[in-house]
This record gives sequence, structure tokens and C-alpha cells, in this order.
Amino acid sequence: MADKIVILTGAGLSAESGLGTFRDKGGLWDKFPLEEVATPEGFAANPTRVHDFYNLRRGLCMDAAPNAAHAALAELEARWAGEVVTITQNVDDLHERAGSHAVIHMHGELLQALCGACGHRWEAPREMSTLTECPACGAAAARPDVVWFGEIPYQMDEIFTHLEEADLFVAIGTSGTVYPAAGFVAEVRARGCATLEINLEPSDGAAAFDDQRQGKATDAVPAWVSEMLARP
Ligand code: BJW
Repeated sequence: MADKIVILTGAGLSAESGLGTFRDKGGLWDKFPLEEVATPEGFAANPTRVHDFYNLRRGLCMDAAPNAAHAALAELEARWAGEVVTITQNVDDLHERAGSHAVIHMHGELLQALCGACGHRWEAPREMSTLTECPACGAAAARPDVVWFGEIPYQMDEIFTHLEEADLFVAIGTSGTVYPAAGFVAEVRARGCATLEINLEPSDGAAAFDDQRQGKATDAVPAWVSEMLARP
């Protein structure tokens, strides 16, 4: 049976689509302190500031286009003889717009709204505010359907099943600083799965990988995918 490839993507994959990364110099956390905009406590303290942060990013996401790295991963999923699953930490929808289908959004989705009162989810309007009402229960308790620090990432059971089945684990464009995603490489490697990091520069967790490639995602990912698809 052909190998199962599990891919973990991060903000670096969408950087060349114009969506900012978090921890690079000039990244999002330089302009918006994470405690203020990416924690439940920050939202409770100042929901308008948090809505403004996500409204800005939602608009950028809607106006962005997938890049060559997203396209290459979609091609890999379509043409690889085995299974390809993409676990993304990104809240944008660029994997799907590039044509990938097997995508898990472990940190949620910018284009979805979540009702803090009843848990209902719906398609987010471009702009949300403290007045946005839940279409199910009517409460003005809408929040972006994203996973903040201190919250449990989505679909963890499904993710661990994929990690257990992986023959090759590839992390792309992620700094390897946020758990539980940062720990995936150690988990798969402990049972002998091959691991590869593709990043602009070695990440904080680079030493945990068997193999590394450095470069811009739009160069390095299509090159790696071409090599994989050319394998006999
Ligand atoms: C390029 C490039 C180009 C640039 N080409 N590359 C264990 C130890 C310590 C702490 C913890 C722990 N376990 C849990 C914690 C706490 C916490 C945590 O990890 N804190 C750390 C800061 C230490 N984790 C949590 O709270 C998580 N919840 C949790 O653990 O629950 C418990 C639980 C888990 C599992 C089962 C049961 C219970 C939740 C974490 C939520 C993170 N949320 C955010 C915001 C989401 C919404 C939003 O987008 O606003 O997710 S934070 C932010 O970081 C966002 C990202 O998805 C995430 C990762 O960032 P990413 O993608 O790595 O981006 P960067 O900017 O860091 O890196 C970009 C990289 O790309 C760089 O390396 C560049 O070099 C590179 N790059 N241009 C290629 N062109």
C-alpha cells in the first residue's frame, strides 16, 4: 500500500498570499499582543478590539488568493497514490480554494462564526461586532470560530488517528512554538515515522525532524511535491 502523508501547515504557507505570520519580525503579535486578541480573557475584556483584529484578517483572507505552495499540496492530494491529509493551524481557507479536500482546521476558521451562548456555528459576515446576533438563539454573543490560547484545538481525536497512521509527516511554514501541534513531530517520530520540515529558516523545533529543507514555501513546496510525484 502507498505511504500515507500527513502534512502540518502554519502561517508561513500563506505568507506569500499576503497573510501575515505571527512571530516573525513585524508579525501580527508585534502589532496585536496575543494576550489581548487571542485569549478568551482578552475577548471578555475588550470584544470590540478582538472583533476589529479578526475583521481585518477576515477581509485580507477574503481578498487573498492561494499561492503556488497551496496549489502544489492540492496536486499532491489529487495525484499521490496513498492518502494525503493536511492538518492546518491556519484559519484561512486557502487550502480549500487551491483544491485540497482532506483538510483539518485544528485552530478553527476565520470565515465561521461561533455563538458564545449556544454553540451554534454559521458563515461569518465580513465584519462582526458585539451586536452580531446568533441566527439560532438570537444572542448577541458572536465570536470568531477560532481556537485561542487555553482552548482545546478541534478534531484532536481524528488528528491523533492520522498521526498514528502516518508514514511521512511534513511540517511546512510553522515556527513549532504552539502546542499541541508543536509536539506532533515527536509523537510520530517515536514510532519510526519519517519527518521533514520545510520552512524559510530552521524553526525552534527543527532538531526534532529527520530532514529539513529551507526556502520560501512557494519555491520549496512545489519542488518537494514534484520530487514526490516523480517517485517510481
Ligand atoms: C515561511 C515563510 C515563507 C515565514 N515560506 N516559511 C505544552 C507546553 C507549553 C505550553 C503549552 C503546552 N500545551 C499547551 C500549551 C499552551 C498553549 C501553547 O502552546 N503556548 C505556547 C505559546 C507555549 N497552547 C494552547 O493553549 C492550545 N490549547 C491546548 O493546548 O489545549 C490543551 C489540549 C490540547 C490537546 C488536547 C487536549 C487539550 C491552543 C493553541 C491555540 C493557538 N491559537 C492561535 C490563534 C488562532 C486564531 C488566529 O489565527 O488568530 O493559532 S496562536 C497562533 O499560533 C495561531 C497559529 O495557528 C499558531 C501557530 O503559529 P504558526 O503557524 O507556527 O506561525 P508563526 O508565525 O509562529 O511561524 C511562521 C513560520 O513560517 C516561521 O517559522 C517563519 O520562519 C516561517 N515563514 N514566511 C516558508 N514565505
